[in-house]
Amino acid sequence: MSRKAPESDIDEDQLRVGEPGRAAAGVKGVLVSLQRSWEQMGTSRTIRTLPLLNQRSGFDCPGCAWPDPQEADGDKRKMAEFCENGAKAVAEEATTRRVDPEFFARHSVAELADRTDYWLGQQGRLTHPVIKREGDAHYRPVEWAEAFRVIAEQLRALESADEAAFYTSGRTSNEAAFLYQLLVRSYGTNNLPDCSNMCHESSGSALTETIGIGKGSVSLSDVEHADLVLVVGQNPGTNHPRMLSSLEKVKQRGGKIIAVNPLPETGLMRFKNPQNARGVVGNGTELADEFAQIRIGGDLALFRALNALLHRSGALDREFIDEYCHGYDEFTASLGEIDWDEVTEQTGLERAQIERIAEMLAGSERTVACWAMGLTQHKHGVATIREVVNTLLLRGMIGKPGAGVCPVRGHSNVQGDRTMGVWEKMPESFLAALDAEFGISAPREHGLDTVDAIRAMRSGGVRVFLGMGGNFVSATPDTEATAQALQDCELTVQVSTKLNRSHVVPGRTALILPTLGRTERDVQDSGEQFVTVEDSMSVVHASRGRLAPASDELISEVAIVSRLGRELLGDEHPVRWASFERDYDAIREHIAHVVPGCADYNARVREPDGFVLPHPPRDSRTFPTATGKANFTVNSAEPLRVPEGRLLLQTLRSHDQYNTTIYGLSDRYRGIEDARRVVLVNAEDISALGFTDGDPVDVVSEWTTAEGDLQERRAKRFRLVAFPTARGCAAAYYPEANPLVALDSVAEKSNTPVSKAIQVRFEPA
Ligand SMILES: Nc1nc2c(c(=O)[nH]1)N[C@H]1C(S)=C(S)[C@@H](COP(=O)(O)OP(=O)(O)OC[C@H]3O[C@@H](n4cnc5c(=O)[nH]c(N)nc54)[C@H](O)[C@@H]3O)O[C@H]1N2
Ligand SMILES: Nc1nc2c(c(=O)[nH]1)N[C@H]1C(S)=C(S)[C@@H](COP(=O)(O)OP(=O)(O)OC[C@H]3O[C@@H](n4cnc5c(=O)[nH]c(N)nc54)[C@H](O)[C@@H]3O)O[C@H]1N2
Ligand code: SF4
Ligand SMILES: [Mo]
Repeated sequence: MSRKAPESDIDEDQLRVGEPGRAAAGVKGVLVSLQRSWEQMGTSRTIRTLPLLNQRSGFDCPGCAWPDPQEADGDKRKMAEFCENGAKAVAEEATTRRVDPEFFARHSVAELADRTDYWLGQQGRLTHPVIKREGDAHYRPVEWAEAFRVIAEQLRALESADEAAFYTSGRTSNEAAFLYQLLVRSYGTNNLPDCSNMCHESSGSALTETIGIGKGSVSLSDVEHADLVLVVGQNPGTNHPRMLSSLEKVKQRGGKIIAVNPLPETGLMRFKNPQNARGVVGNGTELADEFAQIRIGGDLALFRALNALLHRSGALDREFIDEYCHGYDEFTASLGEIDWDEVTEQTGLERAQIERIAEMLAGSERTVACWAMGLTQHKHGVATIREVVNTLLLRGMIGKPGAGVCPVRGHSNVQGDRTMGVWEKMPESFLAALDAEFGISAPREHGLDTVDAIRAMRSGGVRVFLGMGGNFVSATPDTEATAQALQDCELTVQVSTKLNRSHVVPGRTALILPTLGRTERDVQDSGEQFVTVEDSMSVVHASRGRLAPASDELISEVAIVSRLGRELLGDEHPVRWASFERDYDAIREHIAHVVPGCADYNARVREPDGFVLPHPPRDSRTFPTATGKANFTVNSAEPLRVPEGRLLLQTLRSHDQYNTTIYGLSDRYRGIEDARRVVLVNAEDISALGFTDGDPVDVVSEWTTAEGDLQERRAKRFRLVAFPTARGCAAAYYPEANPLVALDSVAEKSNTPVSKAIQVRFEPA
């Protein structure tokens, strides 16, 4: 295999395109995960580490938020309760490579800025806190105490606490997240943007309005006992691999699967389960019964048509609708006649297939709808998800076994961070409970989300940025503008485990604070600590790191927040900042008092499988909405049309990355090897546009501002790859394609960047 020199930014010359994979996982997946683990951490550490992944006595997988099997459901955990990509996530964190003070002495910030994301990430774990003061060319080591002093001084110097923004990524534990939002609110702002703003914000927004709570309503057992599962805008084979085991169970029980996606993703088509004989030697299990190859952004039109067909057929759960729902008459009146020309144009699907899917819905007794970024990261993402909810409401598919809504979360604790209060607009009830518990007065004015924080940094309204994990500059849209915004800050602070691009776009003063990862032992004065996390299905449980920390200098996220709190707010502050680090039970005691559903937290997280948070629609068909019922909604949107010669580009994940962390340069299931600057386009579109498969091109995005001006953004030198995506659509990898997303291109209501529908044209490179 021709591995490219990691320094080079242009990798498309190495590109090799093979056949896309026929089945996901299989023995190949096991081999890849072992190989990656050996590369990063050697044999003995691999043998010690992987068996602890997702076990009751071990650590929670730092990969995605897919839940673990529950003893209560009669499910035993397997010896190897993880997937290829979970193993890769662990290998990235448990690597034996190190970024130490000598590394920073060798490499200036300017030099590091020229490296690829892949190279940066591959350098290893950060070992010491480092600072870059104004005028310095290099980061250099700094004492922890001095680091906190610098941050506190800058924060105190601001005219208003609203001039600082405090970002969170979704790996932060519940304990650290709870303390962090407490610190930010004690300091005086609600500026708590998080990765969720770019992820499932549209789901939260749509679900809160329609069913009264922004979380999924199903358990793992519900998914596995459904007779029909919709997988819409999601690529589970790569991003939630163990979901394939659940989909396999659905098939084995005679259930059906419908996949809606512009790409024929390998993981949706066929699965070889390495844990049973058929997956090892046979052809595996066929998954999707219907593959609806939808045009990008066509989902709202599809679900409107499905709902009209369901309504017309009379296959409705009238009792459920009458007793639990609001707005049915208005909704059904809005459905009207189906304009099939319009529907087939917008969806790219055939009428017969849409009718078949409607019949499957009508015949199902237990339907689960799963979705991810293919629905949320669209201008009409919220409306589309509301329309999916309409489908389930028509059929009475919420609050009964084997049925419900399943937004499949990304980061392993992104849902927990929200539960703990990381949100720029937490409700009054939460803030009042916080005030009462700690004797503070949390600010009430809503804070800035991710896109608004970038806007505020650009206009000078925000001058200090702190990131609790994540890689802000590479994860957010409009990379060049965001980089400039960060560099204009007085101070940027990144709490991180690994080197990333956000470290090389420093503010005037910049700090990198290294921290313990999920896999590592966290020993405090009272002894060894554990933390807690919440998965995509509201199960809260403990996670215990077992490996020796990457360096003796590392302190936990909890310690970082507590020590900063003490430095910034002092020992006289009503919150006893010094009291948390010793024993995390003290934090959990407060969580029990403040966070709804967390009473008796310390005891319940010590149960082997943890506990499940309350979810009124799931538990008792209670809908805590404004109407007190589940709301039907009327949704419409102008179709996504692009001018002649343009395509709709989505940005997505390869099989060998975790968001902005690039594990490797290949995308096995899609047959792409050794290149990431590629754009996948339907062969017929390539020739219609006058190009040939393999041509090097610049990708130019076109965005019309509110004032009607046409803006262009350019990502240079990508290679065209003929790929069986829907006509009129294209796909490129995130984060390489992020410079193409206009900061102002956001979803209605949720303000989520539109990462999945960018109008582009190609120019010969
Ligand atoms: N290994 C690995 N696991 C991960 C991550 C990772 O980077 N690597 N990231 C984690 C995170 S934070 C998240 S949020 C999740 C993301 O999980 P996914 O949402 O599965 O991730 P994406 O790669 O963004 O894929 C989006 C899917 O939506 C499809 N799609 C795009 N546009 C449309 C559309 O208009 N309609 C429909 N119906 N489909 C569309 C794409 O073809 C693709 O299959 O994964 C999590 N798990
Ligand atoms: N174009 C485009 N943009 C997107 C998306 C897309 O599909 N397309 N997806 C969006 C989505 S869904 C998401 S969730 C965001 C992700 O945005 P982020 O969450 O900001 O990005 P990550 O790449 O997950 O963050 C990786 C960094 O987190 C740090 N890290 C890892 N583990 C830990 C830990 O335990 N503690 C601490 N403190 N730091 C840690 C490491 O230093 C690593 O470099 O990106 C969004 N951006
Ligand atoms: S499915 Fe997600 S949580 Fe489970 S092992 Fe794989 S990456 Fe980890
Ligand atoms: Mo995400």
